[in-house]
Amino acid sequence: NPTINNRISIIGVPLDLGADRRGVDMGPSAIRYAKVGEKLQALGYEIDDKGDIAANRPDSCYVDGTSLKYLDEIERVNTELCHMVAEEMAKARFPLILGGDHSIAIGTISGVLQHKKKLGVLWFDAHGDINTAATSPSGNIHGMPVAVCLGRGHERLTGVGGRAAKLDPEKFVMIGIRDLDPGEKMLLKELGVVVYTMHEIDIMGMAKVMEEAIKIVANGTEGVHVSFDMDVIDPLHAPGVGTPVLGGLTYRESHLAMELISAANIVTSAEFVEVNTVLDNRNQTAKMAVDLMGSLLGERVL
Ligand code: HAR
Ligand code: MN
Ligand code: MN
Ligand code: MN
Repeated sequence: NPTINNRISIIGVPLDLGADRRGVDMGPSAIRYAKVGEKLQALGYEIDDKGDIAANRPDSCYVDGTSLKYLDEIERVNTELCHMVAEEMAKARFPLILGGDHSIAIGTISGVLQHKKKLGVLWFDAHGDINTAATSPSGNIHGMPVAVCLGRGHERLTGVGGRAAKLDPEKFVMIGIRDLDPGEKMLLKELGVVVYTMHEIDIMGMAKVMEEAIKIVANGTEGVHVSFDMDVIDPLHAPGVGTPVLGGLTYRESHLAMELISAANIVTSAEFVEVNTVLDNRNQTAKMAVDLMGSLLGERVL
C-alpha cells in the first residue's frame, strides 16, 4: 500500500465552540471509550495516541460578535492542530483526528497540505459546511470549514497553515448532502465542487457514487483526506449528533463507502467529527464511528 503505512497517530480535539450545542467536546473521550485504539491495533496498526489538544469552554471564551462565534479560540486550536498533523506526517505517520465539531477540519486539512500540496478530499456530511460570515445563518464556524479550506472566508481562518496552502475545488467531493443554505448552493456552483447529494445516492447507489468520487479525488493527487461528519448517517443509526437531518446514509451505505475507499488504497489522513455524547444513545454513535474507522482502515468480514 503506497499511502497508508501501519502507523497511526490519534489526535483528539475536544472543541465544541464551532457548534451551537454543547456535547461534541466529549466526542474524543466517547470514541476512545468505544475502543478505537483496540480496534485499530487488532487490524495490525501501531498506534500512538497523542491525547487531546486543550480547548477552552464557551463560558471562558470571548464571543466575537455573532457572524463568527469564538473566532479567537477556534483559530488558536486549529493552528495547534495544523502543527500537530504536519508533525505526525513528517514522521510518516497516518493522522487520525477525533472531533470535536467540524471546524477542526480547518486545522487538519491545513496540516496535511503542508506535506501534500495536491490533496483530494472526500467530505461526508448532511451539510455543505461552505458558508462564510456573509452567508452563515448561525455564525457557527462548523458550518464554514469547506469555504475556508478552499480559500474563502475570514483571513484569520484562511491564514491557518498559510494562505498559499489551499485545496483545489475540482479535487473536492461531497457525499450524502441534504441540507444547504442559499449562499452555500451559490458558492458550490461557483467553485465547481462535485456534490453527490442523497438524491444521487438513491438513484445511482453508493457503489457507483464511490467509484466516481474515488476517481476524481485520486487522479492527479498525492493523497486523499476523508472528512467524516457523523451526521451524514441517518439519525436512526447515529442519533448522537448536534444537527441531525432525516434521510441520511444507512448503516451499510456508510460502511460500503469506507470499504471502497479502503480497497482503492488512496487515503492518507482522516477525521471523524460531530459525535455529540449528550444526545447519544448509550454511546451508539461513537461506536458507529469506530466501526467506520475499521472499515476505512482495512477491516473485512472475511
Ligand atoms: N448550515 C448551517 C450553518 O451554517 C448548519 C451547519 C451545520 N452543522 C454541522 N455541520 N454539523 O456539518 O449554521
Ligand atoms: Mn510547531
Ligand atoms: Mn460538517
Ligand atoms: Mn453536518
